[in-house]
Amino acid sequence: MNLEVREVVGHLADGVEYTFWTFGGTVPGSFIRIREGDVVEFHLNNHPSSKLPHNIDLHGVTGPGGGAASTFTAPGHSSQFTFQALNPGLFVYHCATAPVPMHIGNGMYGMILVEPKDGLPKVDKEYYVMQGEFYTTGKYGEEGMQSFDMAKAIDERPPYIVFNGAVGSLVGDKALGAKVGETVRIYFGVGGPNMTSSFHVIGEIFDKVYPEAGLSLANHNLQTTLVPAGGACVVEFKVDVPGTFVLVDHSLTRAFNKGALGMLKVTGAANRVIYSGKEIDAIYLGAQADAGSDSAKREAELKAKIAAEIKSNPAIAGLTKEMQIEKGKQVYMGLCFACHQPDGNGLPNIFPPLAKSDFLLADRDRAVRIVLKGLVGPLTVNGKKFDSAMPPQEAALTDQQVADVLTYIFNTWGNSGEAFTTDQVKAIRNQTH
Ligand code: HEC
Ligand SMILES: [Cu+2]
Repeated sequence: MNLEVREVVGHLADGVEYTFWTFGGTVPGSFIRIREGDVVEFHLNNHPSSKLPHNIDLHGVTGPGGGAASTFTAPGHSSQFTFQALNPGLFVYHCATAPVPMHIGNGMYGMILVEPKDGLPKVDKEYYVMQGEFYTTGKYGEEGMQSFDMAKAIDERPPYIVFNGAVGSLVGDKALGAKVGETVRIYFGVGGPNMTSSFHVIGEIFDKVYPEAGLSLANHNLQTTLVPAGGACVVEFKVDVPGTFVLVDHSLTRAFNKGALGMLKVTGAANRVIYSGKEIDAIYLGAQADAGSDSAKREAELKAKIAAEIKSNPAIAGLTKEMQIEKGKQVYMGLCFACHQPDGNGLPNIFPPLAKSDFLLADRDRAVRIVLKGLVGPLTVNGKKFDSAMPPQEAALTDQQVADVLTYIFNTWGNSGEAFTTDQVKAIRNQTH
């Protein structure tokens, strides 16, 4: 077995860069698959471009440090040791170089599957998913290059909790897939370094779970399975109906506010006996995420266009606004749509409309204040009375995100208005009342 350690710059989220430390160039690291009883000659190669030494602790190895002591490897060096796989199971591996939580927190984890002597039962689709947290200096969504924040790690307050190393790594055209009637097996692990996972697939029931990934004992018909940090599980289920099934950590702010959300898209014929009616999940999540990822694509196109424009023509104001609208749409589809609805029409008597709202369009500063500080008490929008509460968003959103989402709602559903600036938002954020 040859495994190469590489320190690589990649995307943690849209517009957010991070220097990942990896086993094999990806987070999680390369999936290693062997059989019980195999004797493995293991080579850990640390790429010459690395800045630090690294090693590997494989939980499937019987021996001091799971191999860590034998594999401490400086940049541009290679270490070798040999082990025999005594126990079947799905095991996490990770770097164990000090400070260990930092090496894991930068992405140094993966899994090794030791199949039982006779192998695992056959399934149609197998997938590899790992959850891990990222302790960035910036808030969730703050753009630019981010680095590891040790204080946040010690306090266990990660801005990001994600599947497979990035927000959106398993959505849109990167979603997992299966056809109606197929059996799906997910090898699910938690790299951590700290958080456990309440792993759940919305709209599915796990026919079989190998709890904590011991492959000799299966549990049946489970909804959510708890996976420890540095641990794993294997889940299996048959997909019976088409649709989008959403993978989450059921500690749900992690899924909706920190990134621990993926998708399994199942195609094929509907079975109206098993499931009939409108697909609520697809509407409240799937369609929004698709809209979000479409809009991310459009944003990339616009960025390229702007770069081209800057070269030939300084008049780029129009494009900048268009880009703010696309970014704002992503904020809206992540945060506001649940109440104000994707079409901006709100819900009668509960959530006021933003589409053609006379109240919204009358006062731009007031709109900024409402998004930042929330709104409580009676108001009238387009002749209809509302008396409810909107939660303040100032802790969740940067000035740029507030400016973008307002630019979006002021230029969608028949509304029109100028772009909002971060200066405008900053001034109102700093007001005490
Ligand atoms: C949890 C539900 C909820 C969320 C999420 C939410 N709002 Fe609201 N919003 C409300 C409610 C309820 C009101 C009316 C409050 C009242 O009755 O005093 C409101 C009022 C408003 C208003 C003024 C009324 C109007 O129709 O013009 C604006 C503007 C607004 N929200 C924008 C946003 C934006 C932008 C977001 C996302 C960043 C957002 N809201 C997220 C529930 C929500
Ligand atoms: Cu390391």
